[in-house]
Amino acid sequence: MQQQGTVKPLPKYENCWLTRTDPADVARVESKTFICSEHERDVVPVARAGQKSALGNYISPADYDKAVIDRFPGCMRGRTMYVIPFSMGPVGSPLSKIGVEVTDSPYVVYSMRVMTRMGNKVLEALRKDENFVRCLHSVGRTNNPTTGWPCDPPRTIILHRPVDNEIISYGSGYGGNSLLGKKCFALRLGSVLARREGWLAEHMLIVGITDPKGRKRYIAAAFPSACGKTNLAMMTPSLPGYKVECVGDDIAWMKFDKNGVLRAINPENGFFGVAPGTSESTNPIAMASVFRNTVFTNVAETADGGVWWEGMGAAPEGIVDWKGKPWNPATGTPAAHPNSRFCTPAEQCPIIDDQWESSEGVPISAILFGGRRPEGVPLVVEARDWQHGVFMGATMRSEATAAAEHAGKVIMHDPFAMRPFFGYNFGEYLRHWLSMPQEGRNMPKIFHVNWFRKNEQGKFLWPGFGENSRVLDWVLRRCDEEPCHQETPLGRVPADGALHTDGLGEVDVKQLFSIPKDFWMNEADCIEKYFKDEVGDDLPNEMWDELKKLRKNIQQS
Ligand code: OXD
Ligand code: MN
Repeated sequence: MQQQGTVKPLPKYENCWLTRTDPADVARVESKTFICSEHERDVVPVARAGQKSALGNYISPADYDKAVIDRFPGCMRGRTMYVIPFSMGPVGSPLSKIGVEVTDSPYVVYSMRVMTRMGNKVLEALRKDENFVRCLHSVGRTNNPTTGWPCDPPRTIILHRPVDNEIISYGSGYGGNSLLGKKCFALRLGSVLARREGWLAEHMLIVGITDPKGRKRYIAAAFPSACGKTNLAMMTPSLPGYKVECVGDDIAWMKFDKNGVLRAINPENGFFGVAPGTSESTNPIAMASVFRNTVFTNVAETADGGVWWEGMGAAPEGIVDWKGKPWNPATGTPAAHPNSRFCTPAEQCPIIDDQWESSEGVPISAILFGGRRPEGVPLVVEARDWQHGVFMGATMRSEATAAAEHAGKVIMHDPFAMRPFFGYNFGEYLRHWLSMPQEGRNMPKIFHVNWFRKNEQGKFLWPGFGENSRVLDWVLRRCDEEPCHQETPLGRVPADGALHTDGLGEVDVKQLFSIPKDFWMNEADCIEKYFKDEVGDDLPNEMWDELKKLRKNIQQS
């Protein structure tokens, strides 16, 4: 790769490398990502039949075959083809699954080696279980051999055919478009497999939290891309006596065991984290993890052979930007691409949990949903019951991020943080979640959190990061059924004085938990419109019931 110009060494660190992609290949391409099935309704809710849906792009079997035939013959000519047997999850765990990715990108091979378990061990496991997900990837026939980053952006396409356990990706070499174990397998196909087999494949981090009494619990949390999942997964708690350990920062596969306990594994083997915003103050643990054995992509380079990105701290002189040009801060353009990444082995994380590779998975006590909501949404709300929690997941919204191709700071619906990752009809997905409570099962409590509320001056009301341990403390006390809550129209929030705020300094708790009536009437209208426009008759009635309850509660408040 070095000889081909794809990577260059970063001599400041131990075995670290820098890659610059083609500037047209920098993020997931949701508009070019499709799911194929016999019937459109398998993929897209009925309200969107024949139209573009925000909840999944459908492609017919004929168009799928045509897309492949139009692109693949001869597309790898002149390059080396690699075959990657890989396992999502610890090799041999009953919760793990195997895939084989064929690719013509050595960058993909390297990254898959970090992000998955790969190689002979997996081939051995495959001998015992012939089921595997077939993944085909090519960077495409490139007309631009001068860059070290071949790709074919105008013809990029990411295809999934769940009935055949098949993923085919053409034209992009970056991130979720090409490391097919991650979003394509672990989430899109994973969600289909999970529904078929009765488990959950979710866009969630997993953390272990030990409280001052020495009791350890695990929490899974779904936030949209670039909303701080990696920061929460590696949090340094500010509350004395608490310890946080990381199991995973992006994806959770969860299944109830025979004792009715929800068990989760992180199917990944590394962190493909967003670099900008990561610093000694926001995520010291990530900073302690990433400067060894890491490939950085699209970050800026420093004169002494190191890396820099926005939010890391003061910019040294002589920075070269992510496009390889000397950076002039006066121009206002970022030095690192907003979706620039580090790709680092998980085992390097100093707080990796000792159970992170446990084959039965870790027991989950609570599930958090959240997003970036600058207005109106309280710091934390506990769902009244599982169905209400499913409604919280279904109605999640968040400011758009740089992880995909959206522009601007619009508030987007992102149910379960899965909007770009559903492998099947969202209405059916909700039914699957609603079917989880069963005799003998110990249901985790569900919460909605929002670290991102701002005051009228545009300043964050909550300091976030390590201080989020105060919210986790309340969550765990609620898991113990401690009566430290009060009812509100939205669900349960901490009783007055129950959230530990001592030592926090000036924080306007009243405003953090306020529930503005006009805002919430409008929110209910937005949810109704979203449900009607995007889901229609496929929406389970339980969700309409919850919306009715929300409206009534707000009206009466
Ligand atoms: C990711 C994403 O890369 O969610 O994790 O986009
Ligand atoms: Mn993600």
